[in-house]
Order: sequence, then C-alpha cells, then structure tokens
Amino acid sequence: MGQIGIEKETLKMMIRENVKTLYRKNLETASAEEIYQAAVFSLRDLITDKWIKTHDTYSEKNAKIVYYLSMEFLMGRFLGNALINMGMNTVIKEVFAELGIDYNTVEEAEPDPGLGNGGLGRLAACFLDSLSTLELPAYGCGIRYHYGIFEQKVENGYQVEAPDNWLEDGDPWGIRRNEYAVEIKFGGHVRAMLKENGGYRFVQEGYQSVMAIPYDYPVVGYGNNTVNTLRLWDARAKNRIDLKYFNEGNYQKAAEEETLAKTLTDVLYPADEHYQGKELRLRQQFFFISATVQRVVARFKENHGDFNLLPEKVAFQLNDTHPSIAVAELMRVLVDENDLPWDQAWEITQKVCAYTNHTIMSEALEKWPLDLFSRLLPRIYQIVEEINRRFCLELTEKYGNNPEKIRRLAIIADGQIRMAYMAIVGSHSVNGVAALHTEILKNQELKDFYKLYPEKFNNKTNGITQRRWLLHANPQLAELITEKIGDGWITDLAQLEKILPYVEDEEFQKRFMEIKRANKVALAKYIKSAKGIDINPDSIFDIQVKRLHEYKRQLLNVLHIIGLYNKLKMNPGLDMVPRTYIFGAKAAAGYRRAKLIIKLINSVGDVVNNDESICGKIKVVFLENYRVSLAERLIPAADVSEQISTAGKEASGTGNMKFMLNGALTVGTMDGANVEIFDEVGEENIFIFGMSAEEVQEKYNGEYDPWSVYNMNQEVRMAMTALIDGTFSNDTCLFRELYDALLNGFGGSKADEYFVLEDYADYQRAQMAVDYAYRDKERWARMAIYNTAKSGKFSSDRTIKEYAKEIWSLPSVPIEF
Ligand code: 26W
Repeated sequence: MGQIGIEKETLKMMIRENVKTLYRKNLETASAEEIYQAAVFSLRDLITDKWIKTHDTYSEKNAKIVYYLSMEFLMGRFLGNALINMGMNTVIKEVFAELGIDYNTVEEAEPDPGLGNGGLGRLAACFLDSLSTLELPAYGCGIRYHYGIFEQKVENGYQVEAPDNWLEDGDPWGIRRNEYAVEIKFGGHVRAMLKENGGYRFVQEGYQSVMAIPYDYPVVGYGNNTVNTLRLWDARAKNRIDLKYFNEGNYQKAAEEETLAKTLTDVLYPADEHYQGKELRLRQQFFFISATVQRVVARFKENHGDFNLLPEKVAFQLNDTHPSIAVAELMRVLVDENDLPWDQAWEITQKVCAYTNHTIMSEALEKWPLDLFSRLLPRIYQIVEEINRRFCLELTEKYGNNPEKIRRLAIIADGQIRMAYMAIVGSHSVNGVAALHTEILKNQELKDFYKLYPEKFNNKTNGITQRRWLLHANPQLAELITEKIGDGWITDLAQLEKILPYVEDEEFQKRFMEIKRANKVALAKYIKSAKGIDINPDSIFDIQVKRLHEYKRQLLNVLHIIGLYNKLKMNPGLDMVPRTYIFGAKAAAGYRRAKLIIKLINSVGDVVNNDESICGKIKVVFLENYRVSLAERLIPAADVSEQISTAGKEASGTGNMKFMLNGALTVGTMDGANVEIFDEVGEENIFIFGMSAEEVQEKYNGEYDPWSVYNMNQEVRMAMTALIDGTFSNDTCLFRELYDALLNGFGGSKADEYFVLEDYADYQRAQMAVDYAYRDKERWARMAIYNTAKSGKFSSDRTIKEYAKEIWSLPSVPIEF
C-alpha cells in the first residue's frame, strides 16, 4: 500500500482496463507509450480526489494564494516524480514487475516537456514541487506551448534544431477547463467615454480577440494531501471566421483571429539571455498575464466586495520581467473594469506584485519599442504612460529638477519601455537569486533604485528540490542516506548534516563511492549506446551541462582540454588520472558563436577520442539534446562539476547545487551561488579559481590585453594555435572567429570579453589540484560525502519558506483527507 491507499491488484486492473478502453488492446500487445498513457490515467484518478479537496479547502478557508507567473516551466517528466511524491514509487515498480513489464521502458516513454530554456524555467518547476510539499496554496501560471525548446541534434559536429512536438501523443496530465476561458484583446483603439458621475471610462474598440483556455496540471506534494495546480493557458479563436469579411470575399482577413490564436501559443522562444523585441513574444506575455489577472480578480470578487483585501488574498510573483506587464494589467482591471480610483488601485497593485531578477546580462533586459507596444496594447500603453508620469513626478519631488537622473530611471525613455523598471516600481519586493547577485543589483545594476527604495530589495538564494534531484535521480544514494539517518531529509534537507559523522567512516565511504561508480557505469553504457564512444568508468567524470553562452565559458573548458592534449602529445607518459569530459548544451538558434563552440567541442572530441597515442587518458563527449531527463542521468554520475562563469555574470546557477547534492566536487569561480557553496563546504572541499567579481569589474574598466597572457603562457599559446593550425579541422579558417574573439575582438565584441585567457592559468592550477586530490581515494570520498552533507541550504524548500515568510506572508494550509 502506498500513501494513497490502493491495492496492487486494483492498480493492475486499472492499468489493464485503461489500455483496453484507450487503445482496444491488452497489456501483452500494447506499446510502452500506450502502457504509459494507461498508467497515467490510472494514477490521475487517484490524484484527482486530493486535487479537488485541496481546492475546496482553499475556498472554504478563504486562503491567500500565491500565483507564480512565469513564461517558462521546465517540469521534466511527470510520472516518476508524481509517483515518488505520492509514496507509490515502490508499489508501481512491483506492479509492473508482476505484470512482466519493464518499468524503466514505461518511464522512458513519457516525453520530457521542455517548456523552458534553462535555469529560470527549471527553478519555477522546483519551486512548484516545494510549494506543494510545504502545503502552501499556489498556482503556477504560464503558457501551454505546443512546441517546447527545440530538440537538438548534432550533425557533423554542428547543432541542428528540430521541433519538439511534446503533445503529439496526447497530454494525459493536462485537464482542459473550458469553464474558465477568458477573452484577451489585442490592438484596436481606445475610446474615452464620459461616465454619468463624471470622469472617463476607457474602452477598447476595434480589437482582435483570442480566447485563453486553461489546462490544469497537478502538482503533487510529497507525503501530504496537497495537490496544487500548474495552469497553462492555450489559445483558441473566439470567432473562427469573421462573416463580415468573409462575405466580402476577404478570406484572409476573415480568418485573421483564427490565425492569431494558432500562432500565439505555438512555440516557446528559444532565446536565453538574449532579448529580441519580437511582437509575438509580447503577445504571448500579455496573453497569459491578462488571462491570469482577469481570472484571479473574478475569483476574488466571488467572495469579496472590498478590493483593499486583495493583497491579503493574492500574491503575484513575477519570474523575471517577462510577466511584468501584470503590473499594468492589474491596474487596468481595477481602474477600468472595477472603477477603483488610481491611487487605491496602485497601492493594491504594489502590495500584490513582487519581482525576481534572474540576470544582470544587459543584453537580456527587456525593452519594448513604444510603437510596437502601443499598437498591440493601446490601453495598457496608456496605463504604462500614466505609471511613468507619476513615477517621474515622484522623482522630481525627491531629487528636484534633475532631467539626467529622471531619464536614467524613467520607465519610458529613448522610445522604449523598460520592463525591469516597471516591475520594480510596481512591486513591493525586488529580489536577486544569490547573495552576490543581490549585492551586484543593489550596488551596481539597480543602484539608483536601491537608493530610492532600499526596503524593497532582498535576496532569495535559489534552491533545488531534493525529491527530483536525489530521491528520484539517484535512488541508490537516497537509500544509503535513508538507511543511515532516516528519511527526514526528504522534506528537511538540512538533516543531511547527520551524515557528517560518516565522512570518516571507511565502510560508508566505500558504499558511497560504489554507488557513484555504479552510476558512472550506467552512464558509460548510455554513452556507448548513444554515441558509440567507449569511456572508462574509472576515469574522472568531469561534467559541464548548461546553456551554451560565452559568459558560462565552455570555451575555457575546451581550451584547457586542448592544452592538456598538447601536453599529452609531447609526453604520452604524462602522469595523470584519466579524465572524461562531458558536455551538454543547447545554443540559441541565432547565436552563431555559441554554435561554433559546440562544433569545436565535437571536433576536439573527434581528434582526441581517436588518437591512440594518448592511451585513452582523455575523452571528450558532447551529449546532444541536454534536458531534464538527461540531467537526471548525468548528475548522479559526476565526479567534477564545472561552474566556471566569469565572476559576476552568473546570477546563481542551480546545476551547481544538483551536482553538490549528488557528491560531485565543484571546480568554480566565486560567482552566483558558488560563493555560498564555498561558504558551506570550506576551501578544502571545493576547487575555486579565477578572478573575483570585483577584479573582473576592475579589469573591465581598466586595461586588459589578452595578448599579454598569450605571450607569457606557452600552454595558452599552443592551445590558441591549435585552433587555427588545422589540428581540429582541415579548414584552418573554421575556428578563426573564436581565436579572434579571444585575442583581437571580433564582430563588435571586445577582445576576450569574458576573460577566458586571463583565468586560464588559475583554472589549469585548479584542475591539477583535482587530479591530485582524486589520486587519494579516501580523501576524495571524504570531500564528496562532505559536499552532500552540506547541501541542505540549497533545497528549494528553504528558498520557498523564505519567499512565503518574507515576501508573500503566506501561511500554509494543510489538507485533511
Ligand atoms: C528575453 C530573453 C531572456 C530569456 C531568458 C532573457 C533572460 C532569460 C533568463 C533570465 C535567463 C535565465 O534563465 N537566467 C538564469 O536564472 C537562473 C535561476 O534564477 C539562475 O540560476 C541563472 O544563473 C540565470 O542565468
């Protein structure tokens, strides 16, 4: 019996029946996909009662609810996680075993929904898991993209993108809720109409309509009765054909709204850290925000007459600036549709909204051109103008007539709307995602706003859910830990400190490392089958997986591999622990240099992996289509976690935490949450290198000539030369761009903008220290266990508790069942 009381026989019967009704088949003839679908239908049945009960309880208790507004939710597969949280993990495996079906094959049959780009979307998913586990009333609100992040293939070493049709075989977890459809209006013009009691009412006319239809997905809490909702909005035409135009023979115009609806939720923008002012993206943003805001206000009005109570019942958390149009849309709904005076509406809006910043990369900042914005959202534009006008007045009152300062801080300037500024002005809380990141926001990027509203700024260091990233991804390690300290860590990760006494325990070290080795063997097997590459499970598994971006410095990693390869060529007897370098990374489709770096990694792999003279001492593997399910395979098998961004650039990182939890040691810069990992484990249990964020800033403002590094460091010189001398490509021009970008500046960028060469020598030193440490098996085991034991702080449960207490004032609401 699992936590949801059900007999195995009943479950078997349900699965069998569902295969029959869904596919007219029996278990013996059904495919893995079909069995997977049937299993989901059986489980959904079990979840639904708790799901209903959860929402009934929220209504009965009139509970405050947080709405986590995000363009991205990178959920990963549902099945395994839902089973774990329902306490049915063991039961289901037994059920399938007894049915003679390989459970893993069924699990693998689920598409991995990639409704996010990377860290920001995955964070949202971890947060939902924690919210339900902590019994906090919450909705995730986003978009039901028909195509998620592209599927990456590698052809001839190059990234090739293919569409990710995750809905192809149906959507067994999603429940369509037609009764909550909402109309969304785009374009047209605004008419001001005189109200009877004076003043104006603003109405939008001549607009195009789209209906927003919610699909609800269950978010099951661990070991409790809470099932929260991830609500993803899909679009449908309100009027399929406009008869007026149709009768005039204008067929294209007649079907315009239908076309709009079709394209609106078609595809996730695969941009990461690189903002482009695309009309469709703005449409997507307004679409899901307007739908959410309208729905939330309508629900509030069912039970309340006084809008001043709204902030006591509703919190909006804006996941970056992408949903920040919520500030203006809430104002519109309160002022235009509910007749609230501006000042009252503004006070309410500020109390409801809170904004999280996820990046300081200036190229990621969203700024919408006024003409585009006002054409698409004419009424919202007027509201933004009014917000800006009042904000500028406030600035004048505070700083006197200081046009320079006002221009710097204004929400509207240089023909653009700065969404981050609107989010800050319209929120009561602004948070960064790691201590260092928040300090940089306060003292550099958002300094003026920090001076203006110091009380708004706060830090919420990111976290990850141990349910997915240890209990689900690394079941053997989870079991070992539970055997020693009990299972309290599953909902209270700080309890991992209880394994500290075992750091010195030889038996425990042995078992810990045996599990690591078993995970490495499994990964080696996967790599053999996926790529045909033989790798040595006794080599150091050194992994860098994340989006490909210059600031994350995959190039530093490859360049160092090239340096090492050169050394091995000169001295094949070089005494080193064999190492397997594993990469996984998607590059934004239009990011040419990032794509070239992928090609370089693959080319280096081709040469190195096939060079017998180096006796297999290094292998380089690029695994295609990095995604949540691949991360679940890789992270438990890692010895070394590469977190090597240019200091000051990585807001937090969350991969770093997943690796640490699974006993990998970090090679990293003092950046993002690495700083806090360092604080937890101490310098002897981490390999830190490179310039600090401050040093980077000084270098950036001062003189930096990468040629001086080149001239002083022979290893760097040789590695650089290998980029252009034909070592990795017959076409000696192929990697010239990378060479030039590092030494001379290229295509408008400064020479070595991300200080790859400047940090090379210290990186090389850190890597030598890794090699040295690994030779001492016991020492390595101690360090690895210590990392796991100290990872408690990085649970998203801790993060969410902080949000709930310090930003949302959100009490938990246990569900009786
Ligand atoms: C508009 C284009 C665009 C798309 C995505 C701009 C910016 C983004 C995200 C903010 C990028 C992102 O995912 N940031 C990451 O957020 C993680 C969660 O907080 C952090 O751990 C990462 O350091 C940060 O890069």
